[in-house]
Amino acid sequence: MSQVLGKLQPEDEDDDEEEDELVGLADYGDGPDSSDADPDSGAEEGVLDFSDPFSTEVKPRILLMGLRRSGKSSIQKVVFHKMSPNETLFLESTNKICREDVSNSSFVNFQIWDFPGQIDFFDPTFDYEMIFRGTGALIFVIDSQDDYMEALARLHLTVTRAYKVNTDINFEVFIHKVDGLSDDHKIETQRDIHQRANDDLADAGLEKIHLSFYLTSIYDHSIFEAFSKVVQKLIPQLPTLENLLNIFISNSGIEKAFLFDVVSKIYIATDSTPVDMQTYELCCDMIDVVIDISCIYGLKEDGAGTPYDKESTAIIKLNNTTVLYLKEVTKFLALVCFVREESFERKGLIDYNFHCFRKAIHEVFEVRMKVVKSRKVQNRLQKKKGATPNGTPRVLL
Ligand SMILES: Nc1nc2c(ncn2[C@@H]2O[C@H](COP(=O)(O)OP(=O)(O)OP(=O)(O)O)[C@@H](O)[C@H]2O)c(=O)[nH]1
Ligand SMILES: [Mg+2]
Repeated sequence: MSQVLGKLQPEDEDDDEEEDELVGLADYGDGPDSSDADPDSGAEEGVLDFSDPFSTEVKPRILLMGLRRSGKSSIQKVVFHKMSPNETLFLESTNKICREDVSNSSFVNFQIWDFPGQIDFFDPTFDYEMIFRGTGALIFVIDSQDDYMEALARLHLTVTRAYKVNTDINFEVFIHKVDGLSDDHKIETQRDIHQRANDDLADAGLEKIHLSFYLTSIYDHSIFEAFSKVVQKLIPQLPTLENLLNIFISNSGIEKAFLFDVVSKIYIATDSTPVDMQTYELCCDMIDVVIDISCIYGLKEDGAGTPYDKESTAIIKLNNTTVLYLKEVTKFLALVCFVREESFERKGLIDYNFHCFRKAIHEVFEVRMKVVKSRKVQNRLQKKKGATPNGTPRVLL
């Protein structure tokens, strides 16, 4: 199945080391982004590049940090490489920073940096200032099945260092491997870690640093859900997307709608009704079914064609009077809706509203592309004049 899915993301399919750029400890002082500067990133249709247009060469980074064996590489492999959770048992310990671009093959466009467990902030070759400066989110992974006192001390050190360099970083704490804990134990562990981490910050006079906590495991969908939330925070268009989804569902009698990045199964937006895990899991399963069937039976003999295109759509009727409805929105995005059977009788209305919704989403991107392009021109002009842009304002559409 992963082989089949791999066709959707040729870059990632073999997990080969050529794709994951290894950055040696001594290497990353000289600006790793310069090597893969992509001045046109974000210009591709349907690809939302949520980097700051004043520094277009830098894709926003999501850092994966935490103690050894906490599960960082497993998370990256499961979410972005379709590795099955059991296979992560054979992953070797990471000994260099592994940098990977999540773009082209996917709607979301950023870099993930997987760190080795033991990073020494006092090592002069570790240019943490440069690393944290371009970081959008720092995910700190804590193994909940282990004694987490050392991890908490490391979390505190990491967060305070990073905050000094860049106050805009989102700090995300994954309380990981919760598959081994009972429900009560999960809640107790989360409460304890939350309390201790915030107390440490308060003691250091840094109450203003906000940490978000998630209970995660690679053995269920919690890791995808947590990653979705991390990525959503980096998408400046999120309120617009949410608004559009709200309007769409309320006018179509739909219970719940998700906008999915098809490749990673990260949902980049949903309407404002609460998300429940089962609903999310069903949507993920539906995407798998559609893509797998399409890969197996939809491609030409020589493998030509794409498993996901403008025509992609699917309807699955569940035995609890609910209908799952999937439709293509952009090259990388799918809308997955939960509709009651009686509401689905007005499919014509839903389809008409969907048509308007799709158009609106495309307009959001067009505006974004225009802004990015004009800023790039502006940026180039500024560079020519020898001036450098000051500040790093976020673009809100
Ligand atoms: N039970 C359980 N085990 C997990 C989970 N995630 C990862 N693991 C296991 O944890 C072990 C370590 O995983 P890695 O991903 O190599 O950990 P790492 O943080 O990258 O480790 P370093 O590269 O040494 O820093 C592996 O045996 C994984 O199978 C999880 O959600 N639940
Ligand atoms: Mg690792």
